[in-house]
Amino acid sequence: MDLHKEGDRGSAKQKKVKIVFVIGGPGSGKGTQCKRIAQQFGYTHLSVGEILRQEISSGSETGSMIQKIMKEGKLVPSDVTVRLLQQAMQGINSDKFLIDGFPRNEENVKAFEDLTKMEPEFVLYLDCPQDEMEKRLLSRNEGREDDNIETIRKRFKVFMESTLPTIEYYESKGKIRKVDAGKSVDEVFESIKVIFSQGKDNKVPPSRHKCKCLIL
Ligand code: UP5
Ligand code: MG
Repeated sequence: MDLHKEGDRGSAKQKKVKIVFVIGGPGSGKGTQCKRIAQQFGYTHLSVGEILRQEISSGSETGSMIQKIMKEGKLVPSDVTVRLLQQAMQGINSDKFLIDGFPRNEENVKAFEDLTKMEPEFVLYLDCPQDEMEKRLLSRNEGREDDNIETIRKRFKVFMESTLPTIEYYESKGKIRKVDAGKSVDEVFESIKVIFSQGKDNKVPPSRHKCKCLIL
């Protein structure tokens, strides 16, 4: 799959590559729900946060730049994020991508559209109260460097200031599918299932209910 060619607009349709973005505040349950969606509806799950953390683990110079930004709860420059995301997508032969935690701001949207010439089919928005997200992150205990109260509050601020306008942008294009993510994992997934069951080519026969998650 070449997501880079000039004059390739519309290639998503020709090649039938479908993209769904999943956005929501820190701790809203993006990763948790994406795993389930990938399994049930046959999507390839790519977490952009995980892709960035893998770059940190690689020990590259870009990785150390990303690490500093993440520690501050800020956003990595779009050219870096979109390049890494595009590389990850190009390395996988899939026609359905679930992109978790992206885009975060309008610059991300533009960079993605400019580079890949693709647009999402729709954007799943996990809407969760901040106190609930804070509680979840503080009890996650996975050793993430940004899961301390100081960085968590900065991440919330960035979400409000940068990501909410992106949600409004997609809302204006009729692409937002919002669910109440403050409920239990099962209840949230029930609402999500309704959304993903609406597109007829989202339904996969039981034999194909195999998780294609790259990032777990
Ligand atoms: N949990 C989940 N659902 C629950 C439920 N319904 N009820 C009770 N508990 C629930 O869930 C968080 C915790 O809550 C888990 O313990 C889970 O069991 C529980 P999770 O599914 O992990 O939530 P998620 O929304 O994925 O939270 P995450 O912390 O991953 O979200 P962030 O958006 O903060 O993190 P991400 O990894 O996407 O990004 C990290 C950083 O990378 C950003 O801050 C930024 O610096 C950088 N970044 C960019 O710069 N650009 C990008 O495009 C992407 C990331
Ligand atoms: Mg996550």
